[in-house]
Amino acid sequence: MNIVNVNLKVISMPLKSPFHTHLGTVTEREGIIVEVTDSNGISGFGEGVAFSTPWYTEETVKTSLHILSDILIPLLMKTPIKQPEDAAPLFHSLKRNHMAKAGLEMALWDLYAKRKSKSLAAVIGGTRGKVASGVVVAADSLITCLNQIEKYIEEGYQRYKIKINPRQDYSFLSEIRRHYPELPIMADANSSYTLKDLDRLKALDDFNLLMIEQPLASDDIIEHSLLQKELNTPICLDESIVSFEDAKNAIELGSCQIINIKAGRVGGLYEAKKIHDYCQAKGIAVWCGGMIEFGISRAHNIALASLPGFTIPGDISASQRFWEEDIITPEVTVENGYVTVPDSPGIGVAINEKRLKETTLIEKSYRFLKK
Ligand code: OSB
Ligand code: MG
Repeated sequence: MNIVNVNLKVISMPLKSPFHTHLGTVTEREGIIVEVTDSNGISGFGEGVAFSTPWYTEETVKTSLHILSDILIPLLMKTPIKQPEDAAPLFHSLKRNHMAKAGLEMALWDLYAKRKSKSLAAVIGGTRGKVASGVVVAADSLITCLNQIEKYIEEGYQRYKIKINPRQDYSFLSEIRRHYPELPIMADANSSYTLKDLDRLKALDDFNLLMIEQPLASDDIIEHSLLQKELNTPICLDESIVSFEDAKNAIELGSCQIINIKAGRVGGLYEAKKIHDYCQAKGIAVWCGGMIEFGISRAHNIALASLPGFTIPGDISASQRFWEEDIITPEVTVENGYVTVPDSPGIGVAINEKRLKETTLIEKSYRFLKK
């Protein structure tokens, strides 16, 4: 792929409003922007989506920066690759650190698509011109939750994901249902329950939820299979699925009926597509999860969600959902409940250089020596 340079930028941006889960609150989002440049001066972009602390997965911005700088970029320098499909097997020789791997791998996909003058969606096999847009409501009080839902309904979202936990579930959801009996809602528990809460979880069948996401432990597959037998509401797995093998096992065991695919969580687009293809063959519905990400990762998600198996609206919200000003132009917008899949080369958006510059904290460049 004739790579001559990799540039990393650690950026930081405040969220428009705090993002609450039972695991903690995010008010400021750090991320890593990965830019891979070839000998023709074409640049591909990816985003490392680890958080500042390991609340969602074990990775952090600092561990990602270390893995990228000291391990993955040197490996890529030593082992020239022909196409982005070669990156995943190369990185597979090193354990985990999926978000660091994905940040670099996805930049390679964008670069490859740009070199071919094709959209990233077309390169990975996307078939949709627009993707259905859903939004997350992560509020710590009922009133904020209801206000946010009202605002997002005006913006036209097709699916509403409500963060729940044992202290904010039955009465919370019943109030939402009282106001919005027909709204397409789902709940995301982020592992806040155990099998001891079986009765609490069964009670949620009352609310006609599209699904309940990750009710039990983040590393569990077995107990979710027991739980799914007891619930009418479909279980969707998020944290538990960090690889193709996890997806296979979960489907085999009946641990879920739906999978939330996040390229960052599974190590990149190659693995994400592999999970998608398998789920499609097995009749398991998938949707694209979000990571409170900036525009580059958002644009990658849009390409991923254009694959035919993404039949449920994902966490594909507008740039304005989280940010006053995003780092891409044009920003991601939602029209009549859909986001348009760009048909221009690569991820199909340009960098908002001014915004990127004013949010950059650290910058590092790695020049590849000619062999
Ligand atoms: O559990 O799906 C999750 C955000 C950050 C980390 C984990 C999760 C989330 C979300 C979606 O719920 C946020 C989004 O729309 O970006
Ligand atoms: Mg989730």
